[in-house]
Amino acid sequence: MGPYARSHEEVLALKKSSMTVQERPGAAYRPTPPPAWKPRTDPAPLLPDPEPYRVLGTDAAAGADPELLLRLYAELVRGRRYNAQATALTKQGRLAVYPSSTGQEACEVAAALALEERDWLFPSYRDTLAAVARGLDPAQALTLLRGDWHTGYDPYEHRIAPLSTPLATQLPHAVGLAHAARLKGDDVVALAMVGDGGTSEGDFHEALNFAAVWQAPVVFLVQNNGFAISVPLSKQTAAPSLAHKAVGYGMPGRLVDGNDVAAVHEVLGEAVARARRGGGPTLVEAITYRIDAHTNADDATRYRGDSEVEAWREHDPIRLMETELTGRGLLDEDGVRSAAEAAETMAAQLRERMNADPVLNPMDLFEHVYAEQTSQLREQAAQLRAELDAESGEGAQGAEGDAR
Ligand SMILES: Cc1ncc(C[n+]2csc(CCOP(=O)(O)OP(=O)(O)O)c2C)c(N)n1
Ligand SMILES: [Mg+2]
Repeated sequence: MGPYARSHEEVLALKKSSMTVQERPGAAYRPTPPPAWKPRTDPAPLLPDPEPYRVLGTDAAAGADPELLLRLYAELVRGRRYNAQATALTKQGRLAVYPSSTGQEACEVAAALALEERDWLFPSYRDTLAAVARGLDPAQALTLLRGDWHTGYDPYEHRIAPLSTPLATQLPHAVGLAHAARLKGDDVVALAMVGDGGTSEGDFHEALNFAAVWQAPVVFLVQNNGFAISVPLSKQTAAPSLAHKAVGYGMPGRLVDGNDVAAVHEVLGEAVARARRGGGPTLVEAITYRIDAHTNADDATRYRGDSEVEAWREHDPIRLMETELTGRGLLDEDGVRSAAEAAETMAAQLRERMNADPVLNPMDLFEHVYAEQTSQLREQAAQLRAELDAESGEGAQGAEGDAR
């Protein structure tokens, strides 16, 4: 036997000593109890109420400030007219596309008015109206939708991030801004808007998780308008509600009637105040409905029936407000007329401004993306250049060009 060899007895003895407690003959198995487990935070206060919160037509309306209600009403009427005008502009070829928020004006207006001037709004492509209600020039707000590469306004001046077309990407941006503001000691809250479809994006998850872990002063407003283009909510999620998703991240979820402007304003106002005093983020789900098609490029009759749309028209945000205000003697025919006239003046000015042809160079699309263009972008730019040259050549050659 060499120096490293062990006798059979030695090997058995070694094996016995390295046996686990279960294997050792005769030893009782006593598992060590794990440390006591309990939820890290009590989930109960985070859960949304099962009924969406309402103010208009309930006892809660008595406590609402009449001046605020009238202001919200005027903005709703102006917003509805803005949606109609912008949609008409798409038909006249003045706008490439317009995602209308008709039926959702209460969310748009309430989001804008729940913020202070120093706060930031992070809108999606459907939220032009929120930007306008926050004070952005109505024509400037449509710049991007005319096909310009630029968003049309200075985000820093208005504290409104560019209207985001990629779904949910505005959410981590909002969290980043809010977290940075907190680190700098700025008293700033960010309110980010997203659709029901956007809640299935990875960016939604990352934003909410980061916001809750870092207690960032941010408010997430999900406008659940029933659809993501043609995809109904039932195919979007199996969650009890979108507001319930908040609990998994460790923030409160609130459900609100998204067509009740006073309710949305109150709920968002509370969430903003909470974020400002260091209480962290809130997820608000506003139940509403997209009355128009997804955009002017969509035919909604292919995936939903008229009766559904008609049922939602009965629960119209402007009608709810008018019923409340007239019932309390705060609004009469003159008041209704003057709100409509103010909206008409805004629409006339918008039409006039949009009648001027914008001076756009499609090649600008490739500027300002990277400091140094990638090879793919250079290729695409060359392709577009060739197409534009061919088009202008065709124009000059007329019928001869077409004949070939
Ligand atoms: C990252 C990304 N994926 C897909 C799209 C295409 N898209 C544009 S709008 C839309 C539906 C979004 O629905 P929702 O979030 O409910 O917003 P809504 O249009 O109803 O306001 C989709 C899938 C996109 N813009 N961005
Ligand atoms: Mg939607």
